[in-house]
Amino acid sequence: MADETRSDATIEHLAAEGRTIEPPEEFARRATIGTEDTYRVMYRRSLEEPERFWREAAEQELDWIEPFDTVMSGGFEDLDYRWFDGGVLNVAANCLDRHLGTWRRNKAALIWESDDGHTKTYTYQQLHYEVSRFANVLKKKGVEKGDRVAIYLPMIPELPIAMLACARIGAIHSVVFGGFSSSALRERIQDCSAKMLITADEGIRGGRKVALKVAADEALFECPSVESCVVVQRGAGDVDMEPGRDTWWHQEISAPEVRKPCALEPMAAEDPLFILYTSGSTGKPKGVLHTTAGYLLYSALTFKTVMDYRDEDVYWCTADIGWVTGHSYIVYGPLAAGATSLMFEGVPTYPDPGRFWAVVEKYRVNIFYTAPTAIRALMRHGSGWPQRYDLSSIRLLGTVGEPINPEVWTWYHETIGRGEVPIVDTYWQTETGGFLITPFPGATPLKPGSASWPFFGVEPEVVREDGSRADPGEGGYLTVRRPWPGMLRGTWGDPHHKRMHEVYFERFPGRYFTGDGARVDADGDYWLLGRVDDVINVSGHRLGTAEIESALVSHEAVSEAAVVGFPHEVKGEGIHAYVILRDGYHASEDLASILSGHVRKVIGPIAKPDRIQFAQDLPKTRSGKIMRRILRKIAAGETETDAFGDLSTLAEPKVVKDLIAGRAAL
Ligand code: 7RM
Repeated sequence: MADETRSDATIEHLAAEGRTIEPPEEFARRATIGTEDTYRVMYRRSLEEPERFWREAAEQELDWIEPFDTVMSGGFEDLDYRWFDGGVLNVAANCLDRHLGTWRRNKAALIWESDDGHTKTYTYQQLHYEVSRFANVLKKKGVEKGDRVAIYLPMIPELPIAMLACARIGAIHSVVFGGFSSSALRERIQDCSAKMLITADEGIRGGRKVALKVAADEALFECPSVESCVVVQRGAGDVDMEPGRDTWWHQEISAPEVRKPCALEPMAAEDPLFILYTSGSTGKPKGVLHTTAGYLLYSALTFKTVMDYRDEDVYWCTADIGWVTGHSYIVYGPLAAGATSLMFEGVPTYPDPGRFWAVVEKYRVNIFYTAPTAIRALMRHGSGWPQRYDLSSIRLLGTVGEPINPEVWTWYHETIGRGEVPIVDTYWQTETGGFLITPFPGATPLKPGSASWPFFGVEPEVVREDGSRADPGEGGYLTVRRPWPGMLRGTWGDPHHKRMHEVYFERFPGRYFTGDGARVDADGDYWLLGRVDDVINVSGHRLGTAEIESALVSHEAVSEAAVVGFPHEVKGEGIHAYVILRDGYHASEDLASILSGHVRKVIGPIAKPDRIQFAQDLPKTRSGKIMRRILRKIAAGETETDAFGDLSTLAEPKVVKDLIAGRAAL
């Protein structure tokens, strides 16, 4: 495979491969997918008779206004794959209204735990009321079916309420993570020409205020498409309000005329539901587009079967709704399944590193789903913190966002899972809508560090550079050979799928390429090996190195920049930036922190480089391509040029020695 830096992970994986942990008997007995055989039969059927499999699933899992005529059509040849054509439905109705005719009407749909430990609970009935009210506000503001609505909110209940309100009237939401800067927000609003912005005066995380409205104002200065801005008051409300544009959420929803029920917009199966921007290896973030029926079915079915949800469970996914994990597994999947979904405003270490476990104890959480980076951060504070709390309610654990190394998996299993609770290591992407490769907790013998098995209907194949299938045990590129209902339908602003084709389908014709490396072992279990493109994964957040480089180069002192990831104990990957200064600027610690601050301002705090290494030159091929492979090695601390692979194409061999010396001096 292209990148030799992953070999350490592979060695660790090989050691873990021999160890399997069987599903606990009691768990398997009650699970939907309770034996390996059940999985295999269902999986085989999902590939051999996909029409029948997905027809049954769609009829069973979703409420339709009009039934669909065709299950699936099109494919990877023309990229015009479609699911459930002819069908008419509404996502908000599936997440809310349909539960009102059942006992779940008074079940908690959403439990909110605030940063400082306050709580709010919404039953399905109450959530329905709030969504309906806000949907009326959207209409009153002139938002219509197909219009884009940008949402820039912290983790407060108004966030899922706004999303579902959009879904109710057929508007397309584009949630922008509250940790992004004003210019990142501006770029996203401009790309989809959003008609409206929903934001808050401020956010509060870990006791610290985040000035969202100030950032929004800065962004809106250059967003002529935005006609109105609704502002939730989370803090003291002490912000500028632009007359004619800005209004307060609480005032909008208290108008008498919005209290009447809001009619549902009947949506075609392939009508867009939302856009979510994600980083790729080149250029600006892409607006990944998901549509109505396929996405909802896939998020609901994966949630039910993999999270093994039972009606009495309290389920907690710690992600931020600004990322796809929050969309699919805090909001849409769980609510479609009638679950109780907990949402948390804060951070794992505030007021202390016991916070997660205090919340688990407080609500008797049964299913807990988080990211390896959070586990690693908490692991560092020792087992003492979890041991202070009663975690006996937990019956299932999950992880997502990046490969979890076997050692961290084992700590999670033993310390949080009492050495007996199954862990689902769910591999997926913004583009996939839901789990692609995952264990089924009642059926899969677990191997620490392996994401195990393909979900139903997913036909993965690990291939070599030339597209041929890799042998068992051989690392390669992870591709998928046919469409599944939850996958992206395109990217915003690319109606003829030109960019989509380039990004996902060109390298391996006829296949969707994930951008990840993987290996399948002799048992057929999948092991993810990390990105093989210029995307880095910082604390489970995807960042394109090109984006960070453009941010650096946009500073007057910088002439050229190259950014790579390096192994980081807590974040998974850290950001190492090589910077070449313009004439007249001199390397200094001050300048390094100014440049870091600049990246933070342009993209957001998550993109702030961990290290800035000033350099005279970068290793380039004779044709001028930066040899990132070498930069990654140097950032990782490698000093022996023998380990750098082929250096014969290097235009200026001396550069490497200088960079190694520069790295050592950091
Ligand atoms: C859900 C999400 C996607 C990228 C993906 C991988 C990495 C995610 C796992 C994982 C190994 C996992 N969406 N990734 N989950 N790698 N094991 N269980 O994270 O679009 O933001 O990122 O994240 O590299 O391509 S995402």
